Amino acid sequence: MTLQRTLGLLAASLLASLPLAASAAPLALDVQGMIGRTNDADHTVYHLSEADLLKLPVHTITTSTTWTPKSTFAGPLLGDVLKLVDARADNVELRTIDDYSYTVSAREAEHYGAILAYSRDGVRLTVSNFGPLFLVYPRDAYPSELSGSVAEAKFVWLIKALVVK
Ligand SMILES: Nc1nc2c(c(=O)[nH]1)N[C@H]1C(S)=C(S)[C@@H](COP(=O)(O)O)O[C@H]1N2
Ligand SMILES: [Mo]
Repeated sequence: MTLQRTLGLLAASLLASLPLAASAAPLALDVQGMIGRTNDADHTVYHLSEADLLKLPVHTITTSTTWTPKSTFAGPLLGDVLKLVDARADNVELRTIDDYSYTVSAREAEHYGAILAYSRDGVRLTVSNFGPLFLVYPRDAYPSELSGSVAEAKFVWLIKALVVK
């Protein structure tokens, strides 16, 4: 192999690895706890693949957040994911890749139409950019209710799993 070809291959493989590194966590979600529907061998978890998540009706929320300027987030309603798994309790613990965990009320999320956003302004969220899933509430529509440190804790990013309890 010529040196030129070797360098070319090396450059190609480096380039190919870049988008992978930027979105290393796949778009996927595990739901467990008090749910009536499961799809794993042990009947404990409902695993949603990227295809499952993209199949759900897409809802958008255009809002600024403490961390992002006004932009349009898109993804399924948290409520639709909970319906899919037949969730049987109101508390939903969100678990993240960075081991943050926060429990939100399904009823409250439904009230605000909170979404599990997988894109912002048409661009898929990556782990370095709030992805793979970011629970977004319409803050600009409810500025007094959805601002401040208590509300901010609900805007959970890097979500990998939900536990219904
Ligand atoms: N994945 C993830 N989401 C998160 C957090 C976190 O540590 N990890 N912190 C939460 C909390 S408690 C608050 S107040 C806000 C603000 O976090 P920040 O102070 O790191 O900006 O993000 C929320 N979402
Ligand atoms: Mo917080």
